Amino acid sequence: MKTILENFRLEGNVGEVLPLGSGLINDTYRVMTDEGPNYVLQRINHAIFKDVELLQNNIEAVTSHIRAKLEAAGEQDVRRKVLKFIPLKSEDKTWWFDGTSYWRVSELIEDSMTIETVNPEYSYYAGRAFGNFQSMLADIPAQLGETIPDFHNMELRARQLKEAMAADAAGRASMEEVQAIYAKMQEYMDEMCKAEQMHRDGILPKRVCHCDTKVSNMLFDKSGEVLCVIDLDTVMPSFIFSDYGDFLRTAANKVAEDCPEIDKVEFDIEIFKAFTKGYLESASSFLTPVEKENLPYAVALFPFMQAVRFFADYVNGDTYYKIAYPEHNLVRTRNQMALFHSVMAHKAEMEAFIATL
Ligand code: GN1
Ligand code: MG
Repeated sequence: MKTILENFRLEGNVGEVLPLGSGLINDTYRVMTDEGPNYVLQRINHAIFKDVELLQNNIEAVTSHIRAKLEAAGEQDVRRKVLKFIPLKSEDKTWWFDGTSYWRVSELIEDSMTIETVNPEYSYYAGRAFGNFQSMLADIPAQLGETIPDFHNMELRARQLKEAMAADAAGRASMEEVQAIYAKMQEYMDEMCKAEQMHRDGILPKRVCHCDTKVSNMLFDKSGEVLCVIDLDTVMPSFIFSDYGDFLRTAANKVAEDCPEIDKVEFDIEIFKAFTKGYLESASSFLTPVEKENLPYAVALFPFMQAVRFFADYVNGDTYYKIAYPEHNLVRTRNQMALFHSVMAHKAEMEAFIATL
């Protein structure tokens, strides 16, 4: 890794390089230096992100747009409020191809932490931060590409699952439980695909979104305030439901997304209320009535979509998500379906709360 790091314009001499974070896609390392700032080195999962140039162009457009906004607003701590990617020594681009893998380096944001669970206060800050993130990007001049085309398109995810079941690459499709889960999912499929229909009808726009707003993709400072949003690979045009719904999928589940004790999975309405309040405070300047009305749908959509994705990966023989044991994706599927049902049971309560804001 030190040889790889030599290609980047780093300050100071590289010392220790240690694994960092809990991502399911890329490999991430913390790079310590003697005099310069510390860094984060990442191997980009090229099997998933096929166009690394487009990906890094998106990220640079987004981070420089946000940096300019923060500077214009007189922000003092810009270095900790937006990621900064390091160019190569040989040219200005921010990624290195070593013949096999793609690598990139950003500055490590000091005195920050990621968390896996939030209390209502953190949830409120997070809501404000994601609303802010979206509103800062509302006027980005660059046309961003889709780093994974149709990433949060539920119709596509439904099709992929259907194809996985038909191909049955891992010999799992005929298992009794797999059949039962598949049948259950079909009951909700049309309802969950309604965003795509609203988009075709011209009543639901796409905006620049983060598209992977799980709790662990945010940096908090010691007092619980959000510093910035990380893991920007999936920043692309999508429905605002993506960021709103995916945060609650992780933050408002009383247990982790892969907790095998399904009876402990429960949608936490207090986390929902705090997040929604924060989000609407910073996002209401640009949200349309259709977007706002459908926030409860978004809360249900994301556990459902995630269940479909984990489940398709299980049926395919675990080719996408990192797993720690053979049933991991099935356990994740059960967990996300349980969360989905818990969310659905709170639909009226969510609607009533949003109406008060
Ligand atoms: C992946 O990269 P990571 O681990 O933050 C995935 C998300 C899923 C999430 C589930 C590019 O996110 O879409 O919601 O796992 N990212 C990609 O934990 O597929
Ligand atoms: Mg991540």
